[in-house]
Amino acid sequence: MSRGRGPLECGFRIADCGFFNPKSAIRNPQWKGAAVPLPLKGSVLLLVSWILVLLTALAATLARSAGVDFEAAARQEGEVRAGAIARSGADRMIAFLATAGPAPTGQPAWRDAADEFESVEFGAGSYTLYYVDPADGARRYGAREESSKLNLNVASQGMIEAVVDAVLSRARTSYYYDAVEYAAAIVDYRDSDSTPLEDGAEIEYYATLMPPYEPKNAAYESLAELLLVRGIDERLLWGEDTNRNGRLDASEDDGGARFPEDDADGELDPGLADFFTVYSYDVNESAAGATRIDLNQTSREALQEALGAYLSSDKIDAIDRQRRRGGFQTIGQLVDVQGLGMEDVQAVIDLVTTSSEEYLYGLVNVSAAPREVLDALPGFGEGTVDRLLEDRAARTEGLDTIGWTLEILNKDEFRSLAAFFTARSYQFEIAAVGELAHGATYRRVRAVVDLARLDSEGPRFLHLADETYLGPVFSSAEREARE
Ligand SMILES: [Ca+2]
Ligand SMILES: [Ca+2]
Ligand SMILES: [Ca+2]
Ligand SMILES: [Ca+2]
Repeated sequence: MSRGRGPLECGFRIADCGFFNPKSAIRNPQWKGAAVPLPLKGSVLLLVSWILVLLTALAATLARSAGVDFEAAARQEGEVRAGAIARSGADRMIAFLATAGPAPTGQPAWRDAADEFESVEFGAGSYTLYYVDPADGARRYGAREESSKLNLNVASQGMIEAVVDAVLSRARTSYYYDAVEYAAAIVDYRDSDSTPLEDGAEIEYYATLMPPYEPKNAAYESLAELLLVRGIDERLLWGEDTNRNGRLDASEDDGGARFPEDDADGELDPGLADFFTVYSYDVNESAAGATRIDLNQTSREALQEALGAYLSSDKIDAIDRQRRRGGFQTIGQLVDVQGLGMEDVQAVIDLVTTSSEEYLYGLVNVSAAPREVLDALPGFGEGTVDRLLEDRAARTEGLDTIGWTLEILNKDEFRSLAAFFTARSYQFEIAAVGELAHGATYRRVRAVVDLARLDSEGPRFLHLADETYLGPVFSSAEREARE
């Protein structure tokens, strides 16, 4: 068999088929004439190389995909941890609130305590509990009382209108409807009838929408339902804090340059959600947890037993006479009982009631409510709310009953307003963020928890939502400042 020099002379040896590389043969003389000559070895190597290349490519692809899977799994695990930290922060606040009780005598620690609730180290990260204080638009670290807001299901049309007006006047944005029209539509949406109030909206309006829908004609169960009411959009509902992180972010203060549209005035303009609630209710018992005495459904003996430690027999007689003469429309009428001084009314105001109900819905916590909510209540004289807020801020005790307001309000004001007042908070809004180190991985939750039935049912969640989709709570500048 001749050494092939071309394809046509190709024998069974691949070396004969023109793949022969004489240079290799010369460099490896010992392989000359071997059964499997060098050129074949070269070809096998080439093949192996290709296989190696392919395998390497395959391995790299697999590794990359495994890496992505690993990263995704790690990220998911991180988010689960961050979520657990956020929920733990909320639980920590619930325990704090349950211990503090519904009516602290001084300024409650749950409302603003950065050292307790900001960036609290927990497990693999930290949690922060926050809300925006409508008084100054600043972020506070703690939880907010639902009773500091106006209950949408209980408030009158006039009270709702006052709050909407306060929000609209600060927004400096033109809305199609005014406060009168919004308030009428809000009430029409909840009232059971289908007859529109003046400037209101019932089925005739909602039927013209695309797609059409019916007004609820029943109580609101969440604030988000307000978005279904004529003309109310997210801006009006949530205010300028679009990402609900409790502060005015750069994008929320640059006009239309970035979402959202804002008025670029350097102030965090609140929304309806800052002042309205659907969750507030009070337990009709004294701060000490005793059943209150119903001024209209009682006897001289029972009055003596309940109030004898605080009032003289003459004064209890006077209350009893008023009871038999026509009774009490509200506890505020105690100021009209002959012989009862301010300090007497202060001493017993928390021990009495004119309602046989176990729970009282929608009372406003006069020890906690912001100006906009107090202004919405009927009966304050000129300047009284200012004095009330000023006095309240300076108080270190006595805030656990509504009695302290007697030092600011005159008799007429107290008589009109006492029926709207409480000094308690049983339901709280808790916004929590759990973060792993550096804050790149985080989860946010918002809850409304009800502690009114703590003894029998424990804490109850009236609302619980994941708000992670709204983005981080802390800006990168804030994160750097904390490190
Ligand atoms: Ca209606
Ligand atoms: Ca914000
Ligand atoms: Ca903007
Ligand atoms: Ca603004």
